[in-house]
Amino acid sequence: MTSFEAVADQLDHLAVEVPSWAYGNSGTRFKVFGSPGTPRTVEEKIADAAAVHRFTGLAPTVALHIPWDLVDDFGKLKAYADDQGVALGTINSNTFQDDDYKLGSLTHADPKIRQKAVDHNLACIDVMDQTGSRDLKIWLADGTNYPGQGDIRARQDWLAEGLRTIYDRLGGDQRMVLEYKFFEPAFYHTDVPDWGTSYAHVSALGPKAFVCLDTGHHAPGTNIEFIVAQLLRLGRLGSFDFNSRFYADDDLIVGAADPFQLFRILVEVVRGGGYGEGSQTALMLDQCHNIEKKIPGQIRSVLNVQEMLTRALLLDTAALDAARTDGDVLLANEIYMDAFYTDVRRDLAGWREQRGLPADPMRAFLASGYQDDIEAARVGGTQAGWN
Ligand code: PSV
Ligand code: MN
Ligand code: MN
Repeated sequence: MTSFEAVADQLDHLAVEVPSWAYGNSGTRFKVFGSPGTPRTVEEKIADAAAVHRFTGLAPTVALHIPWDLVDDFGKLKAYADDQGVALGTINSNTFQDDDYKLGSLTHADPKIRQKAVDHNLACIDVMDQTGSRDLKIWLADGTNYPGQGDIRARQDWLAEGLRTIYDRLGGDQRMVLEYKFFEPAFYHTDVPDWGTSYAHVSALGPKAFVCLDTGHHAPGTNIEFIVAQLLRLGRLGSFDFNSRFYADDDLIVGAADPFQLFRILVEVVRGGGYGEGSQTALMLDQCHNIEKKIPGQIRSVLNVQEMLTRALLLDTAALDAARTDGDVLLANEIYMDAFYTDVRRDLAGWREQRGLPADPMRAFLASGYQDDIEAARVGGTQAGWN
């Protein structure tokens, strides 16, 4: 098997974008539990994200959700983030909370509502101009609950028109990523339910449009690593929203429910050029910490990605190729599983120390007093919204 030393330098490329909303209070449709120390402002969310980066070295950018994270001066927010040691990342356009969007946004039958949704996305690109963000991420809650409710064909045409207007406004270095989700909040049909629909739209738009794959947005049993392989092959895997799930869009800590699935996904990411210099694929988290503390939850998440990425890099691809060529089914599987079962935690602790990071970021954070300080200082945190 490949040695840890042989892959150590490749680990320097790992950057996991964290979502601002992971630091706010969240919950289910039944209850949002408030937690002490929850950020009251966007700046406090960024400060918490910066703490995750300080202790792990893995999370240099923070994604924002507009209007959840609306501020008067995004230039000032960018400067604040710089001071904290992080950068502002993906801008998520939210067209799912206004009453106007009850029956859809970019796919609404009323052209005025469609225009409103387009305008919101254009405003998000204005924000990107100020924050220096590269990616506009579009996820639509659009869909219908009852057969006959909407013209599912016309809605695709309206969607294509709206996306075209938004795409044409992107600056030279900016990109659009279109996220799919098979159900929820709509239960009969969803307008961007799967990677194929997202791919059809982004490939019609042009080279700056990509698919965003949220790991929680598939039917149970879906082979997500196959989708990863296919989208990388097509050059359209723009980003991941990482999280894990047992049942639906659970938004639990990535790698918590099924570490093996995360490994399989990352093997295909590495195999398909989705990791490392020149890669077009952004690795992001899209999670909520409903019952656990939020900063430790984010630390656990980025460490899980680092551990599974390391195991994926350890895969002996030369031996695997040979076994495949020989048609040796069991040997190929054994080589694959050897990489998965390798415990890399001790090696990663040494790797961190060599780079001036704490060997155990979780324990170092808990001992730092940061959590106590924010719990004492902040009262009345804001709700992040639901996923
Ligand atoms: C929708 O379920 C989603 O995954 C999208 O990425 C949203 O931006 C995010 O959750 C927050 O609601
Ligand atoms: Mn998502
Ligand atoms: Mn989701």
